[in-house]
Amino acid sequence: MTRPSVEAEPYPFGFDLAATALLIIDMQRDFVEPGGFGETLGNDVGMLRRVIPPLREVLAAARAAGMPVIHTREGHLPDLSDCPPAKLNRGAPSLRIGDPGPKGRILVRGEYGHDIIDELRPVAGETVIDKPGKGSFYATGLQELLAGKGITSLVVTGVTTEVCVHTTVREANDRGYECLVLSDCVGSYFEEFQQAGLAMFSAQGGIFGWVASAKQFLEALP
Ligand code: TIU
Repeated sequence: MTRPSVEAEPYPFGFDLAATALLIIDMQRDFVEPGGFGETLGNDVGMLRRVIPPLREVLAAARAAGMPVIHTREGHLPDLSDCPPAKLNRGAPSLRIGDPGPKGRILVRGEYGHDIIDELRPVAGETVIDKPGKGSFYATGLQELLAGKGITSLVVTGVTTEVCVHTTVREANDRGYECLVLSDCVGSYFEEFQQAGLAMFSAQGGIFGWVASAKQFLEALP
């Protein structure tokens, strides 16, 4: 059994390589590229694009190490039957979920903007989980998939730190998974949320898990 240890906050993160998956949350054009849903919410997508280079390195290393890779996408069925009215009607964006946008219908499965950016495109054998909510476990088969693969630890990356990443890590904790969040591979549209969101994971002795940089994780891989 290969058991690497990553220098992390609040203390080193040891993990069984055969029981650990890389989770890449919602690196979709709608969130990360100009003209997508994230930008219509008034956000600067440049804040999220910073994660692409380190995340590409981590993805390449995980593939080389034989780690399972799981990508998620937030989005809805074309008839929006899986989108609660509370989500559909929330806020005052210039475009709403399901509306036609520059990259296809906003956050609708099968549309160009809903898909994962080219830089992090899944390859054959990797899992893509479509999720209707912020958390990766809600209304998806993720827990069963992880159980089937014997996965007990997750290396968590993607966007946005305080929204889908936090919700997923909290869901994972309550289900007994150990989570290492890579600080420069998760991104927020808001610098203060990025800093606070990262601090919240590892506070109180690792209340939700561990935090390390991509470099610290890469250095630990065999
Ligand atoms: N993936 C994810 O975080 N979905 C969001 O809507 N995030 C925002 O920060 N808006």
